[in-house]
Amino acid sequence: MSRDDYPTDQPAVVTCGLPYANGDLHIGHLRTYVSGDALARSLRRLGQRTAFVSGSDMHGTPVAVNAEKAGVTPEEFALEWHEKYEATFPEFGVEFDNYGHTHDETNAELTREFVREWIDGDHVYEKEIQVAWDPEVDQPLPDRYVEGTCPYCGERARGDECDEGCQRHLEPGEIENPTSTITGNPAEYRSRDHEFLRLADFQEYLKGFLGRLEGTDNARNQPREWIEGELQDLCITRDMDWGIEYPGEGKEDLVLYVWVDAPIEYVASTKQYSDRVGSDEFDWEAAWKEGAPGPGEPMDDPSAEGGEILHVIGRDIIQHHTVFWPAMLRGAGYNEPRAVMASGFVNLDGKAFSTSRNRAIWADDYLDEGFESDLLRYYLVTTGGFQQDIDFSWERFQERVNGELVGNVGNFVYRSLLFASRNFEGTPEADPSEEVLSEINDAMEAFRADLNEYSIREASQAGVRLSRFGNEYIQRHEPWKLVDEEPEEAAQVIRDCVQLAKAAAVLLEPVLPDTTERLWAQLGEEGSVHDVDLTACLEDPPAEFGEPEALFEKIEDERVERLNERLEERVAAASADSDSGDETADAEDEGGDASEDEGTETEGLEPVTDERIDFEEFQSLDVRVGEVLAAEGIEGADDLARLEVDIGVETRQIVAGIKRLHDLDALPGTRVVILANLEPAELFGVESNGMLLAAGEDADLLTTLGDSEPGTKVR
Ligand code: B3M
Ligand code: ZN
Repeated sequence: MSRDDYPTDQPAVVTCGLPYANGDLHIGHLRTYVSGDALARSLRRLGQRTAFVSGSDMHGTPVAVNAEKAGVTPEEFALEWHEKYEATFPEFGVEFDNYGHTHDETNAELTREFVREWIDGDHVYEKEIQVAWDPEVDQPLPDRYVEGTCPYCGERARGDECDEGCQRHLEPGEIENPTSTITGNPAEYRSRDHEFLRLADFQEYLKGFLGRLEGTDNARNQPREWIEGELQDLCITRDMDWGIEYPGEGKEDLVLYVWVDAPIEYVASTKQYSDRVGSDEFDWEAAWKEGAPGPGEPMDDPSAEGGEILHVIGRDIIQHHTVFWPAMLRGAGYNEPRAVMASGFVNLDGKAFSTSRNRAIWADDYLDEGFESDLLRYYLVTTGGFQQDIDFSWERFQERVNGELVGNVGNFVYRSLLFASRNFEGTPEADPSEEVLSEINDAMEAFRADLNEYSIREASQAGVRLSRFGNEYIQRHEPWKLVDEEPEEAAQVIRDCVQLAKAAAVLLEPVLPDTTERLWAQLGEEGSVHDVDLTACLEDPPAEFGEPEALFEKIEDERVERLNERLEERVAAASADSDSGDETADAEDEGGDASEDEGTETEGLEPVTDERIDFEEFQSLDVRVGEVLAAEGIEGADDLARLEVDIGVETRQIVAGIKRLHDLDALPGTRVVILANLEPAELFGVESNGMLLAAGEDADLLTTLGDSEPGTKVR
């Protein structure tokens, strides 16, 4: 059964995957949120009643592990990040109708209701299983407390997900060669009773569901192989304190697995929105429940009468959204998703982000740089297909901004409105030409069709193409030549251009909300461009408006150079600080969670490595006492300092990431400890010949207790 094109009569809910409240957001995360926001805005443009919701994912080991490192309770830790995200999203124009979190009462209550429905429907059973256990600290090791080998693809994996390999979900006990992330010890197993959702009950249903599912091809096709053969049941409980308590009798020591309450937040967040605006404005039950067969009712008759549920997620969580989640909804009598859109990741200069190496473009850094958020939105939405991994570099960013936004859209709008205001004090009196009206109609049609194909990128190009047409049109008619001799013809051309500018504003609003709002004001429009629908493309622009201002600013080469240098320096400082043995870091975190270490705050103690070295290997390290002769910051670098160090036999130049951590002027005369036979390296254009030894994230400098002379060997 195929569903009606958008806009439909049903309410729509657009959701974005919930960020784990456990670390800074970077532009890889933002790609999903900006796309979700653009999708919601686009649907509204079509006249679809739409709620756009998400929330912070507060539970589970991704939060607990990082909170432990930071030495605070998971609740405190997660709430702090939640507040940070709540403030950050609007800075990028991502305007949720409701942004909740999974630890609030609405979600806790709804989650318990879901579980009770599954229990009542006989979809839950208890089973004794072997769970990983750390004998040294005598505690269970759920999910991210354990690492090992993926049984499906052989890659290194976390306890519940093969994040570096096949992206599959792993059930407790499945991971091979498990080691504890607390002590580094090989894990042992202990028997525990746990609760399971019997996914086999939903196998036939899921096959039908995948046949109906809309969205991106990866989300529709990848799960097919996962539901072939016998579906493995989902363990829905964990041995942890942090989470929503399992609602069954006598099970108070178990909490629900984070992937149970996380997607339910989509519903809870919609409910909070309805409660706030009233159900006349948006009825969460009409969206999520109406028309769905109840939990006990036959499964072979899924209804399409309910709302339009659209999930925008990262490609690493397809299985959760196309297998587990529809089964969870089905088992509790809720509507199924209509579409799942799974986006690719963002790479930096061809390589995955590495938050542990500080090799990422952080949301805060972007804003601190003073760039308009719309520029990044445009880049993230229009670079590459939605499913593809895309690359970010400051050069490409500059290229897209200068070429398409400054050179095309900005240029067309500015010259049109300037000409109109100077010569006609606004929109000239004339009707738009047939040619231009048909061009606008085509653009509106393309926007509608692309959106129905779930291509936000293509839809956003409708406005870009229109302004390209406008530039050609103005060039072709040269109104500046007509204005004295043929004023009526000039008026016609400019009338057309103003209409094109207005239509471009309406069509580009989903991807460029701030800029189009400014353009709207420049056109002398009342109200907000956010509140109009697609038909406004064809409505008359105001008769009067003043001189415009440029919508976009060109990005100069020097700025790009500076940004690159700063990035390079940050990466260098991060690797100068780290022990450089962190080979797996790059692949660790390309995906959708912000779970990386957070500077000093979350720096935990690493277990002592199992790999012993022999005495000879130790002797091969030439470690010496040195005396700092001079120390100065490297110009343009935030963290790096250049030191001259006397090591007895010679004076060495060494670069260290201590510029902000130490008073450099006070360093000369200080005894330090140097690794003297490290390969020289160039850091930020300066040769570093040796390594200054220091402890921890604060780079506490190693020194000598007595007066050992510079050059003395350390053994
Ligand atoms: N919190 C983040 C991730 O795995 C996870 C998403 C939940 S969506 C319901 O990307
Ligand atoms: Zn795998």
